[in-house]
Amino acid sequence: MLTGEEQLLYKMKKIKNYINGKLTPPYNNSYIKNYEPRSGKIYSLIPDSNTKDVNMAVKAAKTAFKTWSKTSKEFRSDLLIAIANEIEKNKIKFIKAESRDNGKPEWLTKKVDIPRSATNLKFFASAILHYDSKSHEMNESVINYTLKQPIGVAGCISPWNLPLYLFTWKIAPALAAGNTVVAKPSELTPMTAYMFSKLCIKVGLPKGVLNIIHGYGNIVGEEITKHPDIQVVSFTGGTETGKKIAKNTSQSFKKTSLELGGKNPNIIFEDADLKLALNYTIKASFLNQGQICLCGSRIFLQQKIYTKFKNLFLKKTAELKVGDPQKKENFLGAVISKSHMNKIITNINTAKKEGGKILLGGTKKILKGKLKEGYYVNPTIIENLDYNSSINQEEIFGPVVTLIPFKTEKEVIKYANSTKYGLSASIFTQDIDKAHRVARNIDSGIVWINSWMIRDLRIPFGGMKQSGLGREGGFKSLDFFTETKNVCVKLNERL
Ligand code: TXE
Repeated sequence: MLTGEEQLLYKMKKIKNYINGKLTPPYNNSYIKNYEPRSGKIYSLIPDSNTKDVNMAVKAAKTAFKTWSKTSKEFRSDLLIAIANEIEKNKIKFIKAESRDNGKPEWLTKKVDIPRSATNLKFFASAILHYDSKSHEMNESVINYTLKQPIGVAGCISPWNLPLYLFTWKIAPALAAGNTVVAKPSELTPMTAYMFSKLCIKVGLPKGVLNIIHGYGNIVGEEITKHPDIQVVSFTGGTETGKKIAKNTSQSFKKTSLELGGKNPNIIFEDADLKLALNYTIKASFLNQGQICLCGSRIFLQQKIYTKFKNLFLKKTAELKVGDPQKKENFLGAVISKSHMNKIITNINTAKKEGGKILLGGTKKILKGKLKEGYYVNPTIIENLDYNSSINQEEIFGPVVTLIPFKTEKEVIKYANSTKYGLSASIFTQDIDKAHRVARNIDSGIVWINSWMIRDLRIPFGGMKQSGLGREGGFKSLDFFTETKNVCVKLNERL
């Protein structure tokens, strides 16, 4: 006899893997429960795939590589554009699905996640057509030229905070460059990648070119990073997971790109345009429930404007609504999972123990009715913590920011650089010399002056220190997903 819950699960929508061009149930027929963060209820089932599924996917990708790597750039480009067009045609379904799976507001998936996913595909479909290589002439009789060749089977592992956005950010350059792919979306947000696999079938992507395996990171993810027939791995996720991946991929010297966590400084000088700084700071602190690796979670305020900015920031944050992601008026929806919500609250409690003063928020938000089990956290502002307290050193990845006063430029650079991370930074000042000076001295891969998260897809993207390894974006992504080969030609000098 099946229990009530088992019967319910039996009837539930089952997501499938995408292997060798077909939607395929997991080999062992085992599934993971997929929770809807908005309500805390299970709403679908995810394949709990294992080594056998990964092996089948890699085998298909290896076979497909033989022909896909020989196709013309134009052919690959056209297919990526065809998939992007299908996303756009089905955008309403994708917008709703991404919000439901992740808990983020629908207005955000409409504005950012889904349009960017289509843009990623179009961008790399175009980039590959413009990708060139150099030649080096030594003298009249010797010339070197560089080939940029596809590598083989690429492993692409993406996280849950920007699910389809980061999934496409990896697979698009990998495929455009002529590799085949075994991809693993996060087990917390599998839905839009599953929908994506259906679009690939619809547009006629040749079988085996892209394979999507759903399941746990420590099973499917590990297998991808260890598999002898996967030559290149691109990963975005937490720094601790990144360490494990680097260890695995180093065993067979797989080319590896890691985009990891951040604890980014948001520096506001006394001469800043405070209105502008305030608007960006609200977004940098709380957009996507603070679950973006680029969020500015440490807000450094120059002493003279500390109280003024604090009051403006508190007032504006208090006006932000937290609630049902399907309702337009809510700036914040649900965080990704119950355990992540509890982790955020534990961090806030640690902040209190360390002497932090909670100026706003600091608690879960319990909604009424059907959403009462959802994972909601109130935007939280904390002050009175030293720059090197654990809360100011570790990534929280939630709607939690700290305010830290500083006196001088030198002092704030020291504070900003004090963490093990180095992903991004924002600087607000109207003094152009100071802005450039500070930008040069901050240890981070990306610096925004008087702004936050303006993204040009051509720029190098990635972090210093423990925020990552390598850079992706534009031609850098194509460089990563290709092998560079130099061919040296000695010409016969006789006329
Ligand atoms: O991410 P994981 P988690 C940070 C954030 C968060 C913390 C942990 O601070 O609180 O990481 O989040 C797969 N081998 N970021 O645990 O585990 C996993 O299945 C191979 C920052 O949810 O890094 C998923 O597909 N793969 C961040 C992907 O890795 C493994 C985004 C990311 O999950 C694996 C997300 C393994 N051993 C979290 N273990 C950013 N930089 O944007 C897990 N995975």
